[in-house]
Amino acid sequence: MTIETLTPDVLPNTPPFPKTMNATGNTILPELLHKVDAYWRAANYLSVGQIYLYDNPLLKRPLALGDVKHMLLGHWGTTPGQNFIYVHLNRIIRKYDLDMIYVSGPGHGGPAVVGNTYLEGTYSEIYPNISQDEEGLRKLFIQFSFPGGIPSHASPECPGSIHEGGELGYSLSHSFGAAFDNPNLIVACVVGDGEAETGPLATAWHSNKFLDPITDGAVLPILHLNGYKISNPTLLARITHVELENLLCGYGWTPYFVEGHEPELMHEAMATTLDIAVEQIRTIQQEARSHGNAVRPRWPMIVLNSPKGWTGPKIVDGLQVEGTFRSHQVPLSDPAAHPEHLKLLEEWLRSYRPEELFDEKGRLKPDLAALAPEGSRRMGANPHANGGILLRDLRMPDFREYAANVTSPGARGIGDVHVLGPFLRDVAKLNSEQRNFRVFGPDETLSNGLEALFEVTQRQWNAATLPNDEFLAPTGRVMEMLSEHQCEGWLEGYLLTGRHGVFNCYEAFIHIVDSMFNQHAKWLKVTSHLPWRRKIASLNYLLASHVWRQDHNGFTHQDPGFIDHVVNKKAEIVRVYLPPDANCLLSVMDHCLRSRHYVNVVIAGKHPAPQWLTMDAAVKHCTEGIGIWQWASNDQGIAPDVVMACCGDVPTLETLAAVSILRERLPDLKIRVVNVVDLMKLQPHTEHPHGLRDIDFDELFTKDRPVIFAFHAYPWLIHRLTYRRTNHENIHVRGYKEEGTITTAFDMTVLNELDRFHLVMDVIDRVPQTGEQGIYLKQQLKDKLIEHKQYIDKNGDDMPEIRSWKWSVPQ
Ligand SMILES: Cc1ncc(C[n+]2csc(CCOP(=O)(O)OP(=O)(O)O)c2C)c(N)n1
Repeated sequence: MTIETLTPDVLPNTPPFPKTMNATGNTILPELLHKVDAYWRAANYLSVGQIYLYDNPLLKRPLALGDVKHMLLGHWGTTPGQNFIYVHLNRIIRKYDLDMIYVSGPGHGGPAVVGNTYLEGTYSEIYPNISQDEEGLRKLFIQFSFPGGIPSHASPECPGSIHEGGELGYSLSHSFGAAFDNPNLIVACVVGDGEAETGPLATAWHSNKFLDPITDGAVLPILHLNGYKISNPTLLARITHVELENLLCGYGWTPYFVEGHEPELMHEAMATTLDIAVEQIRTIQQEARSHGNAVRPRWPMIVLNSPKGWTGPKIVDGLQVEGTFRSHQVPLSDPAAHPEHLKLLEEWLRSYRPEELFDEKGRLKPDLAALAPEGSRRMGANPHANGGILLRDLRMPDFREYAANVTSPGARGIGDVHVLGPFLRDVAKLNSEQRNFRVFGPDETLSNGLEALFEVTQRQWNAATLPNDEFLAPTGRVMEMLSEHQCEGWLEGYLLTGRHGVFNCYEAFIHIVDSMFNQHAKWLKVTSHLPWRRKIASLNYLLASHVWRQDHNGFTHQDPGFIDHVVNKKAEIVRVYLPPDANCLLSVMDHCLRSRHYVNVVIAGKHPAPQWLTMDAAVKHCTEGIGIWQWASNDQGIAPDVVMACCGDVPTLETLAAVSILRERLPDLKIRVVNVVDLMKLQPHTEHPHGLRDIDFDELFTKDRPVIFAFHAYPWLIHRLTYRRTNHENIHVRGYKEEGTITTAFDMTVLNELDRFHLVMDVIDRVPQTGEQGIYLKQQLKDKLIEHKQYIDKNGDDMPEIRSWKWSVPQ
C-alpha cells in the first residue's frame, strides 16, 4: 500500500503543474494599471527619499549636497520588489475584501514597509508628527536610519509588522504561526531568495502539511527571486527553472512564476497571478469548509523574478548596478566625494515623477490614495499585526486541583511534568472553543511527559497517515515537527497575533533557537515601550528533559546553558524558574500562562522524584520565589553555621540528602536550607524587577557564613547573578561542569561533584567547627564515592541506599 493510495494529497481543482504568468492579459484595465504603477513609483520615491534625503523632499528645487544625508544607510536592493508586491496586495485586498497581513522576510526592505504604511495613512495616524504633507515627508525621510529615528528594518516601530526580518530565516514560520486558528486571514509572506538558503526557512516550506484549510487561514508565500544576496548570487536563482519548480512542487506548493522587468508587463502578470492565487485559496477553503474535506491541498505560491534594485541606477562608476548584487544597499554611496553621484541621485529620484504623485502640499494625490484599502483592511492597520489588541485571557482551570499529594516532605512523585500534563490538558480543553492555545515541540510532547494532552486533542497533521500512527489529525492543539526553529517560529507568530502557547523541548537542544529567542526578546523589549503596541502573551519554554536525567542519551543531550544565554536579555523581559517539585511546577506554570510580554523559561523534571511541598506551601514558596525551608533547617533562632542553598529539582534532592547526612552525623551544626525557584531573585533589585533587596538577601544568605549552593546549570551563572552581594565571597557553587555520559542518575551528580557526598565534604571543608568528627565523616564519604563507582560499574544502577533514600532527620 503506498502513501498515495492512502491519502490523495491533491485537490481536483488545484492544478498540479506550475504556470509562468509573464504574458500580457487583461486582468486590470489600463487605467487602473497606470494608477498601480504610479502608486508603486510613489512608494519607490519614498524609499529612495528615506535612504538619501535630508531636505527638499519634493524636489521643488534642484538637488543640492546639503539635501543629502551625511551617512547613507539602508538597503535599496529588495525595496522596489517589495513595493511592487505591496501595491499589488493592496489591489487584491480591495478587490476581494481580504483580511491580509504582510510579512517581510528581507525586513531590511524597511523603506518599503515604512513608505507603504505612510502612503496608506496608518503611519501618520500612529505618528501624527509624520504628517501627510511636505513637512511630514521631510521628517519621514530624516528619521530613517538616523540617530533618534527608526531602524532600517520592518521593525516593531513599523505599523503592520510582526516580523522585523533583521535576522533572516523566520518569515515563513512566523506567517504560519499567524495563520493558525485565523481562518479568515491570509498572510502574504515575502521570502528573500537569500533568506531561503537558511535552514529555518528551508524547513518552513513544510508548514503546509500542518495547515488545516477548515480552521486555519492561509499563507501566500512570495519568493522574491531577485537573484542576489549581499555580494553573492542566490542558489535558487542559479538552478534551472525546472529544478526550482520541482523543488517547490516537491514541498507541496503550486508555484506561479512572475518574471521580467518591464513594469507594464510585470503589473499585468502580477495582477493575473494574484487573482489566480487568491481565487485558488478561496476555492480550497470553500471546498474544505463546505464538504468538511481537510485533505492536504497544494496551496498556491508566487515566485517573483524581478531585478534586484529594480528602477534604480543602472550603471554607476562604469559598473552595472541594477539587477546585480551592487544594488543591495546604497547604490550611490558618497555624493560628497563623487559629484556625478549627486546628479545620478537626482535623475533617479525624478525618474519617479514625484510631481505627478504628490500635490503641491506634499499629499499623495487622491486618485492614488484611493488605491489603498480602507480602515483595518490596510495592512499597516490590521489588528492581527498588533496581536495584543486581539488577545483574550485564557480560561484557566484551578491549578491547585492537580496537586501532587505530599503527605510529608520526600513523598514519592510520578515525575513533575507528568503532574503538569493534566493541567495543560485542561487548559487546552477549556480553550478549545476560543482556539487560542497551542503546545509546540519537536516530537517531544510524549517523551517530555505531557501525554495527558492527547486525552483531549491531537497533533495537527495534514500529510498522509498510516494505521499505526498515533494522535494525528487535521486539526489539534499540539504542533510537532522535528525542527526547533519551526516550532519556535510558529509559536512566535501565534503569540504575536494575539494567542497563547508553550514550547516544550529538550534543555540541550533549545540552544538551537538561541538566536530566535534573542530576536523575540528584542521585539518584546522595543514593543513594551511603544504605547500603541499592546502587550502579548508570554513565550513559555518548558524544558522538561534536562541535563541531569539523560540516562539513555548521554553527553550530547547534557547542556544546561540556555539560561546563561537568556539572562543576557533585558531584565524587564526574561524570567527563569526552576521549580523543585510538581506542586511548584503547577504554580509556576499557572503564573507563566497568565503573564504578558515576557519570556519565561521553566526547567522541570519528568522522572519520578521526591516531592517536598504541599500545594499551599508551594504556592507561598513560588510567590516568594525564594525562601528558607524551615522544616529542613535547624538554625531556628540562631545564626546558621552554613547555608545550604539549592536551585533545580536534582540539586534540591542532593542538598536535602546532604542535609540529612549532616544532621545525623554532625548534629551540633546549625544548617539553613534555602531553595530558589525564581532565579532572578538572586540579582539585585536594581538589576531585575524580581531581585531581592540587599537586606533581604543578607537575611537569607547571611553576611558572613559559608553558602554551599547546589545549582542546576553551570555554576558561574550564580556568581554572575550574586557578585555584588555582601556574602558573595563565601558562596561556593556546585553545578554542571561539562562532565557527562550515559550513566546512572546519581552518577551524573557525582561526575559533576554536585552529589550529596561532595556537598557534605564542602561543608566540612568550609566550616572549621566540624572538627575531628568532620574529618572522619569526610573520609567515610570518600570511601562511599569509591563504593558507588564500584557498584554502578558492576550493576549498572545506583546503590540501593541511593535509590531508596528518603528524607529524614533526627527529631
Ligand atoms: C541569519 C542572517 N545571516 C546573515 C544576514 C546578513 N544579511 C543581510 S541581508 C543579506 C542578504 C539577503 O538576501 P535576500 O534574502 O535575497 O534579500 P534581498 O536580496 O531581497 O535583499 C544577508 C546575508 C542576516 N541579516 N541574517
